[in-house]
Amino acid sequence: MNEKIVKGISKYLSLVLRHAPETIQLKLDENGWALVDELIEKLNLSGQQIDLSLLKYVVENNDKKRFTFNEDETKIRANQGHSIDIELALDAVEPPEILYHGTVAKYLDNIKIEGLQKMSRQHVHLSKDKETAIIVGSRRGSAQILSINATQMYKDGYKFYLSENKVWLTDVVPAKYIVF
Ligand code: HQG
Repeated sequence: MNEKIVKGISKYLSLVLRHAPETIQLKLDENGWALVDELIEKLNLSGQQIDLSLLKYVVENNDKKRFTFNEDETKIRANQGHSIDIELALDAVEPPEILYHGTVAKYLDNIKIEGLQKMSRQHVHLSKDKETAIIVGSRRGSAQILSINATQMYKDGYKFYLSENKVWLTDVVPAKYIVF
């Protein structure tokens, strides 16, 4: 399988399943699911060449397991990272004591005041290991790693969710829980 093609399809899937389904006139339900048959049909109409076996290959081999099929494989959705307003309907769970967030220096002054905000996405994204946070932060430059007192937040009533692909999600991280 040509990895460049697979990566290109994965990026396009992120676009239509997280941010802009209307690009290919795709409908997502309120939980972010698309019908697999409709997705394949509309991807092909938009000029992508993809069939069910290639879609399955992309989902299975995606480096971050960004997409999931439902049980009978008639539906597919992105596990996290949406900017469109969908409800992942995950159960709230107790987080590890410390979670990490990777960002860059130019955002720190703001984060010290406002805490971590969702910005254009549906949640603040956190990870249980520093390595992942370094990768996330490095997308924008030299990564700055913030440690989040997640247990304290949880005790104070903040909700945490763990996506299918093990990204920790929450609505906001007030600055007092962040170690800079
Ligand atoms: C920053 C990728 C100023 C925040 C990654 C980040 C992740 C603030 C940026 C996933 C702020 C938002 C999400 C505040 C937060 N003032 N800046 N108050 N609060 N920020 O992309 O966490 O490859 O929406 O630090 O790997 O970088 O797409 O969030 O720098 O898992 O699957 O505002 O996206 O995954 O950026 O990344 P993003 P993120 P995928």
